[in-house]
Amino acid sequence: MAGVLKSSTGKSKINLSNKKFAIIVAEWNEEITGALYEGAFNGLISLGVKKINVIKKNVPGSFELPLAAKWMADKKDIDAVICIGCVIQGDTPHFDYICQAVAQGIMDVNLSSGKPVAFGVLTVLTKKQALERAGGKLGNKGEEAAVTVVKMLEIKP
Ligand code: RBF
Repeated sequence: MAGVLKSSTGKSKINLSNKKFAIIVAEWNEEITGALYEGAFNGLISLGVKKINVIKKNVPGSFELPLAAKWMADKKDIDAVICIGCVIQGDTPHFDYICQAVAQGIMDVNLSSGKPVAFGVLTVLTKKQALERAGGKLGNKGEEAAVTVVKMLEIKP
């Protein structure tokens, strides 16, 4: 797992048992996003988050992630949001528009909500590259997104 986040016990430095998380999962390329979701969910649990405190919401595609992230971040009881998606380059410029919009949209929700919103979105040229990052030889970027939001909660004033 990336990031030097865990204490020696393997749990977070803060008490996560009362923290609530939303994981938003895009249905496009669902073989990949399903694996990223598993990584994110299991990552949160291994850090000390309670299963009952993790909400999952599906959206059609990655383009829909920022709005759903805003809806979740606007909820008082949600502490952090993880966005999961996979955009694979096709034959048209759609890839660039979607990636740009999603990255900017998720950043906007971070800043407007003041809550951590992770960019767990693969932007890859091939399905092979996606598989390598969704539990393959390059790890699981969903799990890294879980580590990221917890790390941000740890430093939140
Ligand atoms: N959504 C993804 O999450 N990953 C993709 O690779 C992806 N490719 C798309 C390619 C085209 C040509 C179009 C029209 C949409 C694609 N979408 C993809 C869906 C997009 O995120 C969104 O759901 C739709 O554009 C509807 O707003």
